[in-house]
Amino acid sequence: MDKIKGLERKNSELEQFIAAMYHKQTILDEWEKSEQKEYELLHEPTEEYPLFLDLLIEKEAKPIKGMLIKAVETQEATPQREKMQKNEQQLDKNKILTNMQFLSEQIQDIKGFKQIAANLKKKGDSILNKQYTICLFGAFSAGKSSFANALLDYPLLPVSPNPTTAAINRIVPIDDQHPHGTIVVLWKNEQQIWREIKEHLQLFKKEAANLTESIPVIKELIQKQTTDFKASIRYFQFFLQGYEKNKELLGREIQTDYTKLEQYVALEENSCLIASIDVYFECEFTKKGMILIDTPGGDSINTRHTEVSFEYMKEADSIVYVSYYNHSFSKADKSFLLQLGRMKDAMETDKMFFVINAIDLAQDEQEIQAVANYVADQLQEHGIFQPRISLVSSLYYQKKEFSDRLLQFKEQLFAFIEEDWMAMMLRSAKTDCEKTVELLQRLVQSALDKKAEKHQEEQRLKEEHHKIAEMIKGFDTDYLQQKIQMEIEEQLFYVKQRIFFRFTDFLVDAFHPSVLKGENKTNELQRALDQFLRTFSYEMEQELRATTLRIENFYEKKQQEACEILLNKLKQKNEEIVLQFAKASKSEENITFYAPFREMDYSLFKKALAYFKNPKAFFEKNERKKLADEMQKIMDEYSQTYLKKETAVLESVYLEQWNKEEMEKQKEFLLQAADYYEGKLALLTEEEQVEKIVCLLKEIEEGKQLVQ
Ligand SMILES: Nc1nc2c(ncn2[C@@H]2O[C@H](COP(=O)(O)OP(=O)(O)OP(=O)(O)O)[C@@H](O)[C@H]2O)c(=O)[nH]1
Ligand SMILES: [Mg+2]
Repeated sequence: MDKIKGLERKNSELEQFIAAMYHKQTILDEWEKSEQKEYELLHEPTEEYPLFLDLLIEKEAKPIKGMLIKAVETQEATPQREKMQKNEQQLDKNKILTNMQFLSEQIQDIKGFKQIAANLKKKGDSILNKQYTICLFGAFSAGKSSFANALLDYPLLPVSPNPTTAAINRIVPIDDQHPHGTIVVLWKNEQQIWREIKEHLQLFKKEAANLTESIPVIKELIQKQTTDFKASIRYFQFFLQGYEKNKELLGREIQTDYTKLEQYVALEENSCLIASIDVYFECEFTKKGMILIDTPGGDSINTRHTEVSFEYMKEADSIVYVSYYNHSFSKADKSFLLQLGRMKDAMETDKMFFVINAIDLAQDEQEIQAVANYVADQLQEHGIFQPRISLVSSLYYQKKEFSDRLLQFKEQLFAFIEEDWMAMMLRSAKTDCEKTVELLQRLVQSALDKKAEKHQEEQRLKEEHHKIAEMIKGFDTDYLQQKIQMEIEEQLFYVKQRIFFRFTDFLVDAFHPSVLKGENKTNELQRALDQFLRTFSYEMEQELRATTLRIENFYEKKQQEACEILLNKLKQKNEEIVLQFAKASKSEENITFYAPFREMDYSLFKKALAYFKNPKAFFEKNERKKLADEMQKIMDEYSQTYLKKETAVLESVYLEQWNKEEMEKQKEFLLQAADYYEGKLALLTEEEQVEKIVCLLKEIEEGKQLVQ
């Protein structure tokens, strides 16, 4: 009898506690409105909350009151508002992470919470270990490496008036295996080098079966001393010098120290064979978990290079575009901006920063402003509105007149990275914690409610679990897949539209009076046609790359939609159920594009090229227009076929990924549902489960107090 009485008392205590928990939030809000009201509420219980207050005064009032006083103090202390906000955020981060860790550790042993605990832990870890990437882009010799050195406040990267950086340099935070000053050099493998060589050879209309067989072809080209494609000849010369010397190292990773950095970065016979260099360097940047990436100057010949740049543009948390004061917005700059403009809408945030470097070359402040306005206009023309533009001198950044500008840039960048990204992640982490606590509260409440009809409830839960599992298994997403398919088709249709919209520009640039002089008709026409086909291929590839970003976004949205539809369906069966899904894992492989137009057969253009008889008739008598019309017909047909093939490739990639993720998600959801019902049943049958949760809920309150 005593035991039963004891249990009943315990039960009634638990019920009171739960009721109190429910009302606490309302009271918290009330308290925040006025300290006076808080005082009254605590000392003169109103009719509205008698039970709550009794209980609260006994057990809860102290910690909550303490918490509220703290909150009020923080709100009132306004004088150094900005500084405070930053500190608050820091505090918030620690608080949220501690809460998250506490919660995930506590619930992992509670039946039904295994998956949720794992998710919380994963999210917490990703916030804690987040590394931000800041990627520097810019034309050759714009001063990217100099700017990186200025940011690091240390002359780490080699700098020179000649093209210098040939590999990607990443300045990364140190770790256990890599103390300060370590560098890790990743050499390109034979296949990567062969791909590059092949592209350069193509410019000279040369072919070879493989890398070894290309060497005599290259030697012959160098000997010919042709004046065409000087950059490629230079590349070949360095390749020959470096290849023999470094053959053994290709495809490997070597570790050394940063005093050797120059010989890998700036010595072109080495650097042309190196894919990337990681420099482990402890400084203000890396201590904040930031990775600074210095890229080689723009180069549109090398497909691999444009692909790598695209991946960095896409993935970096922030992109800094450096242009040189004296020639801001050269052709290379414009090509980058064009690609950026294509990607802009599909990027989640405006993560671009523009830097005009070498303002020490300006005559006066007025001139600096004129350049800044010019750059802003150029950006606007490419669809980039309200850009963040900084004017700096990387060479003289320590001088008084320039040091503030660099500081301002740094502050702006840090604020963007730390506040925007972190704030978003913290908000989402906080919501996850709150939802988990809510679920714990609801579970306890419903367990107490249903205690009387325990057996029926057990049966009902088992049946409901079965139905929910069937719903998850039977969930059909065919129509969403069809939508993705349609989106891919539509996007690739637009690619063609956009390319052909600029068709005349490509043609006019290539079939230009400076090329077609009428001195050697066949040669000149061939050069013009080559140039046209190269541009056409390159622009098509760039368009397609940008398009994958749009398709990826669409895909993500549909994934989200699929989850929401399923969850809503399940909610019709059970309001309470919460299934979490991690963001879809990205497919491992990057989709690559290689447009085949560079290799089109010349005989196809015989009729078109025949319109060129002499420069006068061609440029003055509208014969160029006839050539253009004829070329357009051919290119239209070939583009159609090429894009059809690419559409099929993209469809198969994305649909395959969809199916894979569908299966993973289904498995995950079934596990979570099983977990949930196991927990629900345990709450019915195992008294200590209820107690465990109630204790935890109390501790959470106290935990909050501790963290505050
Ligand atoms: N006057 C002046 N010259 C600068 C400034 N920044 C860089 N330079 C010079 O510009 C040249 C190129 O600088 P780098 O930093 O090597 O340029 P980069 O963009 O890294 O070049 P690549 O790696 O070859 O693409 C060097 O001779 C620098 O000394 C600057 O702020 N003022
Ligand atoms: Mg450089």
